[in-house]
Amino acid sequence: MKIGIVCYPTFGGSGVVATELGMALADKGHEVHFITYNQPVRLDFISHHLHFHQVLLEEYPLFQYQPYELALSSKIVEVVEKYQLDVLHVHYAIPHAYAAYMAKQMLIEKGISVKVVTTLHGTDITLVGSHPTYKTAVEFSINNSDVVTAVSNDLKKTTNRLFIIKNNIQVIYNFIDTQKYDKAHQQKCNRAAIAKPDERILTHVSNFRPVKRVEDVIKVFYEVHKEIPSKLLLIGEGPERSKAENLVNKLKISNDVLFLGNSSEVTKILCYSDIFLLPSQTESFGLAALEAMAARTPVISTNTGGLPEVNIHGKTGYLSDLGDVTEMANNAISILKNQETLEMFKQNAKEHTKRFSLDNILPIYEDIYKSCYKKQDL
Ligand code: GMT
Repeated sequence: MKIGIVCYPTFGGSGVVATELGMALADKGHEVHFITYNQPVRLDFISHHLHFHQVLLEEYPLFQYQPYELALSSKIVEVVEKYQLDVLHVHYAIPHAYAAYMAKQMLIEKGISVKVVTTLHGTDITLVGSHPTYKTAVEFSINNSDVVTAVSNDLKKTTNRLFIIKNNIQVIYNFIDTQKYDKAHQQKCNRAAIAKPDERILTHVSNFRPVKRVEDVIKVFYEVHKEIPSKLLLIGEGPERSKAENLVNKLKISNDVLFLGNSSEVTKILCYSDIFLLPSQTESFGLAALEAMAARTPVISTNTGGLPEVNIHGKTGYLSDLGDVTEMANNAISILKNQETLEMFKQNAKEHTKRFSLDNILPIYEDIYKSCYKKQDL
């Protein structure tokens, strides 16, 4: 099949899922066309079935804000027409589902029919999408998509609570290429470059937005560090970074906290992590937690949103109420202080990710595309 994928090309979870999905589809022989403003960060062009079409914006003095949706929908029309795409899969409702709807209408005028699959990822619903500024257009775009999917049961429930949705939202969990993590685990993990042999390594990966509560990450680490020799690795960039640095300095733990910035080597970094911290205000799914678990890292997280569907309390890690840094620290200590317990949690975390393997999830998306294709033929 010929599939168009519209996504954010950044390190954020929705872009990562879209890119990994596109690459996996190309590996299976589908022709995949990414349509976005930059080349997706995780995209590597090892397959000749992969194409990237950049959405370019024109500067004009009148525009305070450049009309990205207009440029995107024009580009979608161009690509669908030129490459005769069968289906468009848009990740993150804002503004992708809206742009896809507009493109679809323009294509109808040209006698071309294309189906639109929209995948809701979380903040497009919970934090941004339901805001009165966007709500009407987001609800309209969801209701006018041919298929709507959400990455967790919790996100489906939240979408139905916040919007009046006519379609049945299909839940398709995010996935992980387990083989990629197995390979990374087999390669030599250069742990000595980061920590001394008796030190534990705690890790956090995010876009450092307020929703991630990076200060809670540091507070949890501070408590753990008092009891157990340890290092904290912070991967990512974002608006809360300087606040986080200030707190690290204030708590006088800067020698043991490493800010590593954005990285495309997360798999390698996770290979020497002992605990992953994700104390988010909300997470529709928590792909970062799943990636950590695939790398045999137990997760200490909040119990918000879809996190309980990914992290199993007492098995793959622990879940706590939002802001309960003391409990999170105690849970981390209880895992870290005993090597056997740590090994058991590591094993459980790895085992649990099998149900989210790419091999299980990819056919579900393919079936959705096929069903769109059939609808089109009628
Ligand atoms: O977490 C973010 O701020 C990034 C955001 C995105 O859309 O890129 O992540 C959302 O989608 C991910 C992939 O489906 C989920 O794993 C994240 O939980 C979700 N983030 C939130 O709900 C806050």
